[in-house]
Amino acid sequence: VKLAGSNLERTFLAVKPDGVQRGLVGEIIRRYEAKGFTLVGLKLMQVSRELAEQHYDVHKERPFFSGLVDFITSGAVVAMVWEGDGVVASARKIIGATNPLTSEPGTIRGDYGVSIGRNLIHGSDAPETAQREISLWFKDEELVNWQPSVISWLY
Ligand code: FUP
Repeated sequence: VKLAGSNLERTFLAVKPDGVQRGLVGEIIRRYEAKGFTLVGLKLMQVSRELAEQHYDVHKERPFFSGLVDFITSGAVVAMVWEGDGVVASARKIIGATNPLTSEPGTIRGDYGVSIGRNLIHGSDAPETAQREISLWFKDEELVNWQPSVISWLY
């Protein structure tokens, strides 16, 4: 039996400006809460160009880079850190594939999106990326260390 806490990870998720504008913040948070992950960081932000460029640094040579930076800085973003067993990969599964047209129904992008450039939410793609993104977007004191008191036996 694999007990809760045996592969405790944190991941960075961000509801992009299209998700905020469409009123999907609550729905997105609901999915991760209902799944059983723990919210340990949350803030509504106007993203600076500098932060956007650092966040998407791996894509800086790609043709869509400047459009991506324009978009992520165009409106309010909800930045979050979620904690839980295997949360990095699981959160990506809940998000769905990059292109919402091919994301499976039941995923966030599959249920609510149609455009790759307006795909509602970002999620870290690996534990190392998650660590980099969490420290880029959050100060240590903005993260809250807490656990549901029943975590050792509630599934
Ligand atoms: P994902 O990890 O699923 O968010 O996707 P990527 O890291 O590959 O891409 C980051 C963002 O770049 C996507 F959310 C949308 C944007 N993008 C495009 O606009 N066009 C592309 O062809 C690929 C990505």
